Amino acid sequence: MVLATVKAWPVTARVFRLRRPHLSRRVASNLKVVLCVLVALLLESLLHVHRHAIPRPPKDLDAPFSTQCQDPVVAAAATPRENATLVMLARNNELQKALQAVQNIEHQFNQWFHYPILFLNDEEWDAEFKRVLSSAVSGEATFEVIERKDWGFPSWMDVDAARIQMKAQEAKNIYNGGKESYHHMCRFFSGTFYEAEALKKYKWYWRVEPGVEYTCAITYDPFVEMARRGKTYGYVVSLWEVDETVPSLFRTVDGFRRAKGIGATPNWRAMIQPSWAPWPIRRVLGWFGANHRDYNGDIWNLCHYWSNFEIADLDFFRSDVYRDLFGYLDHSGGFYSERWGDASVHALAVHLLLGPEQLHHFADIGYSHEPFWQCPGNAPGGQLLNSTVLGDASGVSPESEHAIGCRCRCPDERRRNNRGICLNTLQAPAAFHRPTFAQKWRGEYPYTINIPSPVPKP
Ligand SMILES: Nc1nc2c(ncn2[C@@H]2O[C@H](COP(=O)(O)OP(=O)(O)OP(=O)(O)O)[C@@H](O)[C@H]2O)c(=O)[nH]1
Ligand SMILES: [Mg+2]
Repeated sequence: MVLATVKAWPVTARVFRLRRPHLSRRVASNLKVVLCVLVALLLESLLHVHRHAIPRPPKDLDAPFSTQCQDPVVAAAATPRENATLVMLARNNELQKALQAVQNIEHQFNQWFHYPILFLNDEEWDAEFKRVLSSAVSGEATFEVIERKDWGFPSWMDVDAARIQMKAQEAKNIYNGGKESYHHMCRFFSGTFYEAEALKKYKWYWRVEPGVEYTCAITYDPFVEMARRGKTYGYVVSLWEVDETVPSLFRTVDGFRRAKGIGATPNWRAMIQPSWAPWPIRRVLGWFGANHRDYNGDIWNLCHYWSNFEIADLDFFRSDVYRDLFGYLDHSGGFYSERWGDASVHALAVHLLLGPEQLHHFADIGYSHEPFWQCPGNAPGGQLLNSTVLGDASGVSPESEHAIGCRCRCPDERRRNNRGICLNTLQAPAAFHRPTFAQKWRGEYPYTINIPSPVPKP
């Protein structure tokens, strides 16, 4: 036995001597290939992320329309009114909240500018609602009932299947997912509100919701400024969408973008969080339509504008391309199979179809819709304290550094009570001044791109 082992040993050694260098060369060359592939994938990922960088414009493309109080009577007399209206969708049982919002906007703005207000409802208006609200407005008040074709399921939809899908959303506790009327409302604001007969004669609209509050005086005409500065869409608050309400919305909008051959402009890219996943994984994620991913496998950052405040050019919504986009989204069924909100639809649409210079952040407007608010604080030396038009300034917030508001009553010294990440992300294509890495790290985001100084943390 021992002899056999001794005899066998030189043979094994020979085999080893022969095989080892051969094996390790193969492993080494395989390793090299793997390493090369990994480096190539890493470089591709880096390049991919780099391609999504948002170029810095040579100057800020958006600025507050006003940075202190103006005499609103002088401002109103300086220019004719735009062809514009305030619009409030409401239910009869929201009388008190509607009244509060209308009285508030009259007090802060419309008492000097007298824009009409159009009240929309999916049901007949109560006489009491009409009587009370008519007496609260300084412009013309119109009460309209939305046509059946503009409120409800699209004609081609399998309503029973849609109802089952909404029940499933309710079971998953998706916010308003089980509320049929809420789905109708989101579909209406996403795509059919501009079809309302009573809106057809207007170019501009300002959306007002029952229960909202304007916390500063607005002493100039925002419609006039929008028109004068070539703006199309104005907003105040920007934040993250509730992700389970919109799993396939981004992919569907991206599908439309591709079908129409619309490029990935900086404004569109501001919606995207580029994926670091290596190319093959990215492709798979894109092909199989993972939640919030586009066809490239990149992710929507879920940022959008809160559409309960909106001042916009209705011609944008009436354009062929927007109508096509809405039709495309509608036919995909997501207003019912998921709970797509009009805020996200509008935000994705304006970032897809408009340039950064056409969007406007109303940084000078104080606005509150529970639970979030924005308040610009009172501009130092800019409160027109002796103005008889603006009246007594007692009870307003103290003036503060870098503040740009007029006679604001802010809940505290902050400029907003939501994080500024989405605001800054979506503003990036228009922003020459941007937060530094250190500022972002500390959670400090400039309140408005045209006032680059740091502001208190939200
Ligand atoms: N006429 C009518 N108006 C509705 C209906 N559902 C919602 N609205 C209106 O649509 C707007 C948005 O509805 P809200 O319930 O405030 O929805 P939201 O702002 O997304 O959510 P909240 O955080 O609950 O305020 C408001 O102006 C409501 O009055 C409805 O079934 N009929
Ligand atoms: Mg609301």
